Amino acid sequence: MVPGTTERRIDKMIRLLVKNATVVVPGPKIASQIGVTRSAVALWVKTLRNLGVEIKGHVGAGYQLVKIPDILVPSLIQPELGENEIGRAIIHFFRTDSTNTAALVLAQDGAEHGTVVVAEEQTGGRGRLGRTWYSEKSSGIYVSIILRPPFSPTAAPILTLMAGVATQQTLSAITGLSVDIRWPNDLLVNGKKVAGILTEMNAELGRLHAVVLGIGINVNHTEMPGGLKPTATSLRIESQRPWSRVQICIALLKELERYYHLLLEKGSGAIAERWAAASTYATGKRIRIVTAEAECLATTIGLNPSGALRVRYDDSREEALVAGEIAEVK
Ligand code: BT5
Repeated sequence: MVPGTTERRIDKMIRLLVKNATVVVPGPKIASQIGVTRSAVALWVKTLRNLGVEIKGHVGAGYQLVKIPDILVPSLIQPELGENEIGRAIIHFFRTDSTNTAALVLAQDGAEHGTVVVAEEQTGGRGRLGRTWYSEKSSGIYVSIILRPPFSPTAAPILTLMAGVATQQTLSAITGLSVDIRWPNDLLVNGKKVAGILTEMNAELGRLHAVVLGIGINVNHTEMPGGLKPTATSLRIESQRPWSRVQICIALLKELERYYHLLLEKGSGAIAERWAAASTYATGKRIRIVTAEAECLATTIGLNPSGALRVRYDDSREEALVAGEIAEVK
């Protein structure tokens, strides 16, 4: 077992409670079925309640789920994924520093393609370039997917765009909100960031061993913390209702599987095409390009098949950006 991961037996207990959702399950029955003491059961019930799982305790009779919990444990996700490779192994944490860090370690140790790492809370959620990702407990989805694509490391950026399209499709299909993608890795609703993607890899001498796609989605936050308020939002804030993280996570993993196969079968051009159709940033957008040295203004003029963003500067010079940061100029 990976240190800190959720006890398989807690997951088993959740499955047992979900299966018997309408009845009171006696504590001793839970204890004997999952092979732990009654006091361990009582402790785990406490842990789950802390995460917002509503479990009624009936004195002398046992425990009963008030409703199906919205926590991202394998037993609630895996059965929905069929034969998919992505999600065949799911590693769950109640709390970890960063699911990307955990996934990179697992990948280094040989975790198979499609392994998913997910957490209810991150204490050191990471963005790009050493930035942080605010990862409130039980409100967001913090997930990392290990892929072992047959590409060279230079082809890896298309995977960020692939994750962007899969996330955009998932969020707009489930919530009905209009979700935009800002090149290369931000998902926006009404101009504010609702999700971000951090792609990291494990490569040497031109060989790609593994890619970790880290996706953070703000789902049920009722408000964003002070500093992020002007630029960040959640699905709940935008739609005025809560959403099932489990349902979103399942749909996201399915979309990732679908787009990964599209990429393998049709190449990066097919992903770039889908991306361009899903983003208002692909063509005709006035943007500011921010680099370490300077900031300059340009207009977007499409995406290369590799996923590079083509821009035309105000002096008519054209360039294809492969990485970096852009902002809309209004
Ligand atoms: C990203 O970086 O957008 C990538 C975020 C990836 C997070 C996932 S969660 C699962 C996995 N495990 C990890 O540790 N990370 C991944 P970047 O483009 O650098 O944006 C970071 C910036 O977005 C910060 O500097 C803040 O300004 C802002 N930000 C931080 N937390 C945010 C949040 N929850 N929602 C919206 N904006 C946020």
